[in-house]
Amino acid sequence: MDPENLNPWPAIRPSSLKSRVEGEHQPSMLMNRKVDCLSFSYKIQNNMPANLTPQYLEAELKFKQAKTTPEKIKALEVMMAVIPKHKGTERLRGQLKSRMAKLKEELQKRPTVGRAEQVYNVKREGAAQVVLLGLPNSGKSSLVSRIKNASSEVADYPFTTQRPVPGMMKFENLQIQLVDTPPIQLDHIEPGFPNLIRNADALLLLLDLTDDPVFQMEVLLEQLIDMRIKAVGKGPIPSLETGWACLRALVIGNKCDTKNAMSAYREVEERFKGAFSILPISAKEGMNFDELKKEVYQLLDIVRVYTKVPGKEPDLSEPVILKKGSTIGDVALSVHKDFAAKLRYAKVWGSGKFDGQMVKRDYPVNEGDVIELHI
Ligand SMILES: Nc1nc2c(ncn2[C@@H]2O[C@H](COP(=O)(O)OP(=O)(O)O)[C@@H](O)[C@H]2O)c(=O)[nH]1
Ligand SMILES: [Mg+2]
Repeated sequence: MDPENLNPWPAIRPSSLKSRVEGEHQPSMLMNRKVDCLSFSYKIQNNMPANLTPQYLEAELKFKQAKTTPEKIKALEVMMAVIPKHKGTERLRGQLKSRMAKLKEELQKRPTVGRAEQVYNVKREGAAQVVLLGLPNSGKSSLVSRIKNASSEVADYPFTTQRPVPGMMKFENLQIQLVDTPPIQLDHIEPGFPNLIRNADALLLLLDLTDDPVFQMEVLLEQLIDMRIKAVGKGPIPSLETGWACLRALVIGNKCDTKNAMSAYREVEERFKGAFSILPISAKEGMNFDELKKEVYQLLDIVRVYTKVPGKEPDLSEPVILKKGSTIGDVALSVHKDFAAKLRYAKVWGSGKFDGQMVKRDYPVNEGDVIELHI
């Protein structure tokens, strides 16, 4: 008999999959795992083509090889993130979900804080809140833990992140809050996740350069659209229909320390550089962190100005943070509302025609200006 006829899932072995799968794993391993894998039993039950992708099959293999519960969760997260979303996979997606629920139960009791949404409330701290988004294993937890403490080592094993975890990133005289998040999954959005994102000042879209980053980027954008969130890299923020949110986003290619990462990076650039700023980093090695911090700051569209009282030097360690385009009136308001009401004029050092220039309330301030308010 033709051995091909014995293949229970011909629909999921297109030539592109074949080359990828055979490049990275022994075909025999894949053959062996057909017997009891989720997708196979699913196919038998439904007889509908699932058209599972190479990414899915790889994750499934990892799932089957996983020994510990966190490893299993991690692999299952990837499966749930990349499983094609259509009628043919509906039941399988249900199975994955319930398996995930069981594993999470095993790992730890649900947090006692209350509803899932509450777990997703992250108290804002510092000059701005930036939320990190990525598929499982892109390196979100590694980046936050490494950047908040330059000397910390990144663990070689994956963390399973089940709720947002904030960490502070220092940039010059500012502290910016980075929020590590549970992975984005194609099939499931935790309640509270959309709000967490909407409330952020900007997003970092983290891609793993060792694993088809263009595909990951597509998944991220698609999931954001599902949450009615538009990520905007370059150019003006468009006005959107009600119910939609628009957020600045920077794309980061992580793991640039690995072999072939830069060619994957160039693919991302080719595809997305028109729309987004893109930056290669290594969370593990701490590579390009200075550049990353600068880019994050630029993404925030803010300016720092410093106030002083007449006859004294300004405190340059205490910036007043304002949206770009703010005026002297806004500076006064940030000090005190009475100040804003009573303001007569200000003196500006830095951006004016000459130091100590007298300006009115509607004068637009620039990055680094020193301002003396007069009431
Ligand atoms: N080579 C390399 N590995 C990394 C880097 N960042 C993270 N990893 C590894 O990738 C895996 C997943 O990292 P993790 O931070 O848990 O990803 P998360 O799921 O996005 O939070 C771990 O095994 C990390 O050690 C990096 O820059 N380079
Ligand atoms: Mg994590």
